Amino acid sequence: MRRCLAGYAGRLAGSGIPLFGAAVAAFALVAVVGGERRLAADVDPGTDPDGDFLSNVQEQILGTSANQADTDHDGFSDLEELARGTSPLSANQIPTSPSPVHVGMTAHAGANGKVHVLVAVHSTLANPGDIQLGFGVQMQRRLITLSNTWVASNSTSQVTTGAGGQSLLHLIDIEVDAAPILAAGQLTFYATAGVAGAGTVLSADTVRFLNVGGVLVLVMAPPRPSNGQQTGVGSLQPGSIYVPLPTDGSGGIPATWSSGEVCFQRSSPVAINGPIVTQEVVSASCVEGWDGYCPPTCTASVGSTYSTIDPIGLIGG
Ligand SMILES: [Ca+2]
Ligand SMILES: [Ca+2]
Repeated sequence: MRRCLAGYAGRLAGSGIPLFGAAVAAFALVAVVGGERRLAADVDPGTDPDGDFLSNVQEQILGTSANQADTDHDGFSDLEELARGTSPLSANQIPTSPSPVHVGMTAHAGANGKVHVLVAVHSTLANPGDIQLGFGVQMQRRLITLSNTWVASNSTSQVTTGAGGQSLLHLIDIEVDAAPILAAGQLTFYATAGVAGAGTVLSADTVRFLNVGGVLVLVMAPPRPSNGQQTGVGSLQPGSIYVPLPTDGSGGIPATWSSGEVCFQRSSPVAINGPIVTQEVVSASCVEGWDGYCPPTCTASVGSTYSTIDPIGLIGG
């Protein structure tokens, strides 16, 4: 099942940035199942009992079942729904787009100070080599392209078939160091997908990390039903969910953190420069009952600005 990225068409001319070189110290991985805090010895991030290519740690972040490849029983696996942009937690949402390629992203913490950025690709193209993928990061207001060569040398790739067996699902697992992301303060990874030779991006997605009070967090937005994390969100939507990721001991996950403890932040765009959107935080708070861990900069972030990528901008819309 595993294969490298060498077959992907459309090598980009971007730089292999040196950001993600050195390893950092080992750390105690913390994962959470149903609110119960477990240590690394209990949960192997590589374990995938339902065979959907999403590790148990990743499924916890997504809120999907670690033991059912199709959590919401709608005929589309959790991975396919990630790739095609529908909720793997709602049978009322099923993929319908006729686009020949779709890309979706997520992330989870790994071992030894690593973060895994996952890029899920769904394609109906008969030849996988016809898929054109692009990768990059955004820091501050800079977009830095990651070459396919760099991605291939820092990732593993798995391929399976999508619903109906007529389409392909790719999962590209890019491993990067958490330390430079923490040092950068915020960083967004993006991926784009299109048809080789067409020169048009048909699908794009981003995954965003923040350093919140020394804790690396994955920003998940917009909220969607999960394993209790978003229940009762109500008027707070749209917002961002901060999912703390365990990193190294220099700023690791708080001992009191448990699943569902989140900070919601609402922002408004104040400037747009191509796909880069500058946002101003207009409100931020921990939700009552979920505030056992509130990032110290959560409420203090009101009025601050940050820049991130609008996936629609990457497509050219
Ligand atoms: Ca799984
Ligand atoms: Ca499903």
